[in-house]
Amino acid sequence: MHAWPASEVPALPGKGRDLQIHDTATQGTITLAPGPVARIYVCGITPYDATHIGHAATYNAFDLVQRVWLDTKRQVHYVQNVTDVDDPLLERALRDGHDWTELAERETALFREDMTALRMLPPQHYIGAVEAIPGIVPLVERLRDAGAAYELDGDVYFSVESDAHFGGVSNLDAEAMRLLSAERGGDPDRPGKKNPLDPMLWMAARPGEPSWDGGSLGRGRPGWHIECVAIALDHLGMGFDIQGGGSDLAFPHHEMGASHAQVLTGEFPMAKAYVHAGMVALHGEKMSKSKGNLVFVSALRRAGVDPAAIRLALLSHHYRADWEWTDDVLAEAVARLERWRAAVSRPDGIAADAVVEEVREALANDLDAPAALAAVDRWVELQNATDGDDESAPGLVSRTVDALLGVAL
Ligand code: 5CA
Ligand code: ZN
Repeated sequence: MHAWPASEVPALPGKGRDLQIHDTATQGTITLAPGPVARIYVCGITPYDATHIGHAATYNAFDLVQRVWLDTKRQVHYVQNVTDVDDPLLERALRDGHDWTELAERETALFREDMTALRMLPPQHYIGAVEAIPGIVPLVERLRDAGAAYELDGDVYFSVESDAHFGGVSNLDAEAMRLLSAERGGDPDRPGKKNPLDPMLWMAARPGEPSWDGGSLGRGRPGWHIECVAIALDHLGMGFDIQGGGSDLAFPHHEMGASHAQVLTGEFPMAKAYVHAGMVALHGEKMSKSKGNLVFVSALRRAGVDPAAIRLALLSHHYRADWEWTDDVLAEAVARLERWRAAVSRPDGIAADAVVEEVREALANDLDAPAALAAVDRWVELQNATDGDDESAPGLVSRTVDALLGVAL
């Protein structure tokens, strides 16, 4: 699948800083010291509805990760999937009388446009679940042949007990896992399972649903977690630096994916850091496609909101915080964008070398975007209130904001 066009990332003077980031698995902050090539896998959308602000906030966090790495002159190897076949997509297509492939294509195309408008850097490999099926089938066969998977009425389940490290990503107790499994695509109450938490690896073909040749597994379609494992292992291999997504992916998705990969390869862990963004709410509840309390990026753009203001609104919250989208959040971002643009449009001004360092330091410290905005705000205030004769300053600030925050002034 093709991704979207990359916006250029200006090089900044001086030296970038190594990223320290909170890891859900170890519940602490770790310094990632990837080699010359940093490797990141970010879970992509299930394309049955348009990109909302919650999605955009999560992708913003991982865009910042890349920008910090790029600033250290590392190359970034970035992989993202599209869950272009899964229950919610098929259910929505059926409900609305649409062809599921057309729905997936349309929403994926819109996602690309939204990501481009928000200046999110594209992955080098943007892979759909459907195109990954030929790579998924042999992994499921290997898990089954190794005794880590079993069949139930034609469906194939992964046995969580086959992984000694199971539970180590999300650190939840059994009851919490069971509740979340039922809420997030699992089927803990299905009779015949060895462990209620066991997730499906391969679902045997159902009447009226799409299915693919699964070799010795029979016709069917892949489970959700093995999709991301197959794509990540194929394009990044084990031990990549970050697997990312919103906090609702820690369990079961990232937990199960880690287990699949660890049993398959005998190596541990799949990702050095499991990084999770907080949930964005609207009217007091998590923004979600299933609840329908959504603010779409494309709807804001259609209403004439500058995508740079949307991006500033996302950046004004720490990525790990849960926060609420309101009209005020957007209005503040619009006002900030206006002040910043006025400040950099002058041909000279207040020296800005410290701003570059402050933004770098803020982001390297667990992606503290609000602190980065505050550093720029301080310069902008001075610049808008005082005369200065540093001719390089406005350009340096705009390049810093562009390179490290993805905002074009
Ligand atoms: N296709 C799977 C991942 S493999 C999936 O979860 N798709 S999704 O479309 O439901 O979500 C895409 C990303 O947006 C995930 O990382 C998810 O955690 C994140 N996300 C969804 N809702 C919100 C929200 N309200 N706030 C923040 N992030 C969210
Ligand atoms: Zn995923």
